[in-house]
Amino acid sequence: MAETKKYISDIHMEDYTACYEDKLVTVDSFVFDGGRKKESLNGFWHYAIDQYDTCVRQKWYIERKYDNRGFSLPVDYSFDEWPVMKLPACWNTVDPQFLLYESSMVFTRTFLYVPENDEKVFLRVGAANYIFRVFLNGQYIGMHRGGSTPAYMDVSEALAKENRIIIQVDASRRPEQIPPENTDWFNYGGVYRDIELIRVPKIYIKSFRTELVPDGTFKNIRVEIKMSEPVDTTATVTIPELGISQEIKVSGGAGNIVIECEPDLWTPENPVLYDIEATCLDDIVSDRVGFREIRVSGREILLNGKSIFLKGISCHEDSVINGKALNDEERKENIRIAKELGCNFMRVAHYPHHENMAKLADEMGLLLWEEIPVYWAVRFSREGTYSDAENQLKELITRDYNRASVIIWSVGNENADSDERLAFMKGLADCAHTMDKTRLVSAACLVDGDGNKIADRLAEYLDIIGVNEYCGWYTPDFSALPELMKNSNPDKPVIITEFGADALSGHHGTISDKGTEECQEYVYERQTEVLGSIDYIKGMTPWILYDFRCPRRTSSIQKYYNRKGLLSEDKKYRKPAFYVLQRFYKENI
Ligand code: GCB
Repeated sequence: MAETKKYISDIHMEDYTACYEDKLVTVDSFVFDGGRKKESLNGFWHYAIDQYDTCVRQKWYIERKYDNRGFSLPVDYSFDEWPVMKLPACWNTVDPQFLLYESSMVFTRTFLYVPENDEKVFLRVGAANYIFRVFLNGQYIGMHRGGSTPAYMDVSEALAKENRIIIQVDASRRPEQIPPENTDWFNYGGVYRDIELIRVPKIYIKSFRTELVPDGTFKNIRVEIKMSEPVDTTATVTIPELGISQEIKVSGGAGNIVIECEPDLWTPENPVLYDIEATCLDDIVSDRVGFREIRVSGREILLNGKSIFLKGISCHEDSVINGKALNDEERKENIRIAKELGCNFMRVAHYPHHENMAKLADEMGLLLWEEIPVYWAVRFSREGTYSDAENQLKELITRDYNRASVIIWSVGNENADSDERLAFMKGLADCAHTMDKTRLVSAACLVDGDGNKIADRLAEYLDIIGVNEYCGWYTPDFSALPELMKNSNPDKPVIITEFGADALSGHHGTISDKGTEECQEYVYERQTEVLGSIDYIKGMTPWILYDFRCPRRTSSIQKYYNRKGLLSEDKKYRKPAFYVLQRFYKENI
């Protein structure tokens, strides 16, 4: 219905969100932010639960307090009297009364800005789940879709010396979203990653990528720069430790160069990183990067030309205390535990984790599988759903392009085969291949239940086939596993992206008693015994490092946690299956 002039018109508007769509920000507004000075807007924000989206219906950001004749109007908010919450945070873990809240919250604060000459300023929100809208000093700035990737918004024109910012976050699960409404993890809400201002010159470096050219020589580094404007100029790139200082010709705003050199190659055992810097016009950016080559040959996965078995474990971004808003100590702990387990690889499931995960993996030496939440029953034939998924994929690839640790982009998990699904997932696989020629593309596929074999039409478009199989758990008869292996004859490497079993820490019984440590231990023994002897299995990421919150899991053993962790949810207790996998990784493979 058209908006009327009446003050109460908002209560009659059906499609009250439509007017915000024209400022949807996507990967196109990304700014390369490595090495840039950032001003944090983290800290205490006033907040209100806004279950009926009144903020966006009534356009609170306008702060209309008087009518045209100067009479004061009633308002439904009082920004500075609202309680405060320290952001970034998942509201669910901040206060027990918000644990199961899944709708909108409004956050606001004020801040000062001291302008510098000739600059542009971007607001970067590391992640907010799922839709968020930003308002600054009475103006609507933009919105973002997708709960795990960053958004960059140009706030240059709206900034003043004293500023009021409002962020409205809507964590509602919806069937058309990525992920859709039904997942096997907790739907944390909030602005749960950093909120920052980034100052850049008027013409700035928008994209800065570097990679080892995957030509098998291990000697060629490619550097690419894209500017925010179609300028013709020269950029300089330096890697002091390699004695490199080279000019790059930039024409029409873009330039790249291949530099011959001999970098020490990055591996999980020897995670060598180099400082790299680029300058162009008035702008300067930097990063700390590793150089490695990953490729597939037949049924082999080759890291720097050598065959590798990916000794992995899956991991959610979940913490009892902080929800998805993990801190770096928690991330480091996860990597440390994985390494103790004997891992060289981690599947960071099922959505993009914080960018520091890949930065820490670069530093600490762990290969990563990164994924977008194209999970279970996605509405594959809906156009808007595809563009949302593709944008999340592009945002993830753009964000982590320079991370040596990331070797695989996964375009989804366990999506039932259909023509619509095939078209959707093929589109994503093609997109990943087009954007990135230096990594492998995969997806966690289902076993073909009819023939009990690895056969998914999507496999044709993947470099590695990921397979989730739960022999000994959802498929109770273990003999299904050797049969599955025998029935399959893939023409590319396979990673078993999931197997596992629930076990409540300290709960005991026989190997047939589901939910006991003994049952889980037995599943790990049988699984590793079979999988370790199959030549086309080139890696595995059992499900999962530690127990994680999950609303679907209501049994007396689960208590709203998925108990397939090798560790308890607080990571203090290691279940016996941990040691089975550790032995397998350290002694048998
Ligand atoms: C799966 C899903 C994963 C679940 C797991 C389970 O296949 O990919 O998200 O958590 O099974 O525990 O059932």
